[in-house]
Amino acid sequence: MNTKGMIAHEVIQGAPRTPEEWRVSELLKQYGCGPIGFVGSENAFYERHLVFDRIINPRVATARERFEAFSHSIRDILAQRWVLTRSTYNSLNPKRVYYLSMEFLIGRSLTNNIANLLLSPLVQHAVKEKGLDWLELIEEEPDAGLGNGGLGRLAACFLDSMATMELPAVGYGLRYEYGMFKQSIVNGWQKENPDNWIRSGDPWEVARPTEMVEVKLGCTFKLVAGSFQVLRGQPSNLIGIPFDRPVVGYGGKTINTLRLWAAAAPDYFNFEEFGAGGFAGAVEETLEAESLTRVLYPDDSTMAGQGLRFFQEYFLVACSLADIVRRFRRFNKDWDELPEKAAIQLNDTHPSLAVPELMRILVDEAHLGWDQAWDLTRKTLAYTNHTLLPEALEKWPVELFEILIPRHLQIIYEINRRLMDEVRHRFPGDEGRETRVSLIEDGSQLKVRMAHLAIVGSHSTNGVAAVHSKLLRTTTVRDLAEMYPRRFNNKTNGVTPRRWLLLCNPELSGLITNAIGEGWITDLNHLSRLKVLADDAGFRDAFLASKREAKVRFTDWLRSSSGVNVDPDTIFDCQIKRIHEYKRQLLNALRIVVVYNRLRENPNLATVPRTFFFAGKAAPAYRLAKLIIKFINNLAGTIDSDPAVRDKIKVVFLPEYNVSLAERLIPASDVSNQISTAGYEASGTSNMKFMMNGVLTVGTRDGANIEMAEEAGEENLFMFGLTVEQVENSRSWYNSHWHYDNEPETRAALDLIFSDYFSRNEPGIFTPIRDCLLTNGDHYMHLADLTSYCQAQEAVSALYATPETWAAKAIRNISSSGKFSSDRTIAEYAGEIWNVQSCPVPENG
Ligand code: 26Q
Repeated sequence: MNTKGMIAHEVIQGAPRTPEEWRVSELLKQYGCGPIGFVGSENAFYERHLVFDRIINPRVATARERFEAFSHSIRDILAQRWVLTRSTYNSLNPKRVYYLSMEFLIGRSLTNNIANLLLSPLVQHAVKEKGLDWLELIEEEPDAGLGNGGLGRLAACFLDSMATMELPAVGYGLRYEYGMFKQSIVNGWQKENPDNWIRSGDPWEVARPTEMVEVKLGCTFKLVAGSFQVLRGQPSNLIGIPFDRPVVGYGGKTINTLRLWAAAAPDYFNFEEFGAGGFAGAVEETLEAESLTRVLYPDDSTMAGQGLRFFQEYFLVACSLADIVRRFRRFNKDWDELPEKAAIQLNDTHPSLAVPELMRILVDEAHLGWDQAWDLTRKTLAYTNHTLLPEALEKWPVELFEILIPRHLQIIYEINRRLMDEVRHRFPGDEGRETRVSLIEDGSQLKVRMAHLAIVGSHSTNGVAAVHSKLLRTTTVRDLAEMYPRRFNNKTNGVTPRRWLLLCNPELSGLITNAIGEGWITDLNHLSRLKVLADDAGFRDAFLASKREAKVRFTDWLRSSSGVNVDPDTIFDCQIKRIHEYKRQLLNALRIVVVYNRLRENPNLATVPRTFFFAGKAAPAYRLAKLIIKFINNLAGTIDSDPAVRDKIKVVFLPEYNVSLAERLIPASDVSNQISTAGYEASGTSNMKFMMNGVLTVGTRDGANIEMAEEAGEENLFMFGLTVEQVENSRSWYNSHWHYDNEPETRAALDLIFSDYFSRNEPGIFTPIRDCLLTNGDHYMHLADLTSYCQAQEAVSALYATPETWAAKAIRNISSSGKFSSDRTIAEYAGEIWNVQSCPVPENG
């Protein structure tokens, strides 16, 4: 039976009258929707959700109600394609990709879904017809901040690419009620506020209680005075309830699913206790269970050694694998087919308990022998590493395993016993190697090395940029790479050009489409056709005009939303990312102090005016990162109140960095700062977003910057600073004091800071910065790179003075950014790791 269009025909009435309405209704037919209610009928698209779902008069609906109703009407349009995608996969039974991630930083969905469904003409029409305030409406959608930063946003870009490329994929994550905290700035300091993003409900999610799964634990959790207590040796059960979100591929043909798990008590109510009059007790148990997936850990750089995080990781793995295995069993008989039907990608080690969990299922539940189970497990799983920082590598105490998942610990010990046998066999007499390779770290406390577990228990380990993959192999896990060299590979990150160019930068994307057509949207290599236009004066001027428009749009938004005034005719110089010592926001701040000193000394110095934007969150427990925020804000305040310089330089710290802020700021930027100490930033992804938006990079030879320079040619970027090799080779003798003693500008900048010039009313607060840079050896080598950084930035100013040459470089960057589409990255994962093919959903189901 053809059910397409049925629902739409029932609820959407009114015939199109104008040619514009006809165009829109033709478009809707592609989604199986009948003619839309163009007349102001209460049954029409959008209004019906206000009247029938919310029982309110459309004329008095609040902005939030209008946002919800509009989102529901977009959901109506995609609903049947979503159903059809699922049923197509079920009937064709292709190999599926399962992307397991503790984070999906998806941001807003409404505008993204409209764009990917090609519904912009419909929406423009409806907005006009109904007299809606569109900007106000879309502002009502909270950012789904279910991630810390790069790793979570990468997962979201990958979902977009997989759906666009018609790959049968499911994302699995957790439905945190509180995502990344909201950041406000009080007296220059970061303040964290909880972000209960889901409180008013979310129009995109669909609860699927019938597909819940059971998770067995070796202990019981109790909430006592707001914190968790564990009752050891008392096994308990929990329920995972899936909440599905649509992932719309560009063109709307494939609608994949992001499935997020919420924890609940086994029976929604404990009826026994309820019957005995213990209402409070019955509800309490539910509350305890739900608390387990309540909050995202806001730390991306150190192992927050919290038991609850360990539990969350197990909960994600247990729910997702139960779901994957259930689906596999529904459509397949033979366990040996598992690797032909499922590719499970582990986004960092966070879901690496999948190794013992899959072994447990295959051995204990499917009753396979160890060797067969091990073979299937390794062939099914693959692991992506995102960091080389030793303090960020996950290691969990053996004791936590004993308490929560004792069976998994037995399995890990058995994997390790066999691994140690293999080491002894292949490297006889090399005892040091055994200790280095072991899954168990022996110290004051026994710990499981999660990266080793993931590498040993999977068939692929990849880094996220060429230099990172190489360092991973040759330093971080060298011994394992020597044992299993063929498992190691590189998959350079990418970002989705739909959100990060088409949607966020209408000025530039319109210009590009005019010049080379729409093909770039799904094949970013088309951008190379712009290369010749770098030499076309007309195109250069059009580029500069589009940049200026984007800057004005940002400036207007900033003024109206926060009262901050910035001048669009200054260089917009940005560093937006998590605050971390290795990312070196401090290096950026130091060069601003150098520039400030120059201007103080020579008020008539010819300078190109600049606005320095910073944005980013510090982990709540990371004291130095929070002090760096305070320093940037004090620097901003001092400059603002200094009449000698304030027309030439301005520092702005934008609070609450999130996906939506990045979407506003990146198109408006001129300069992108990617200045990590070489060897520390695995890849970076905002560097790529800036590049495709015609922003020039000032960067170190680190992460994906290296590949960006390869693509565009070094002469089109501003590369500076020590290389990975130089950082490594100078570690033993590096002395930051040398720079203080021998470089007058470095010394003057530091002296100014430590004289409390920027902290007159708070003397001494920046002492930890002095300790970091001078007393404690400047681990991230800020002072080593300061001079060459300043020189690179001087070259930027010189270039900006000749807009034509600037524009030519920017256009060459855009035209060379094709490699950094996540479509390319996903094509590589699909071909080289997953061995999956696309599974197109038929036009007429
Ligand atoms: C681990 C244990 C306990 C609590 C938290 C964590 C945790 C959470 C998040 C550890 C790390 C993260 C996030 C890491 C991250 O975002 N890494 C970035 O990944 C990007 C995508 O590959 C890269 O581009 C960046 O270079 C990398 O820093």
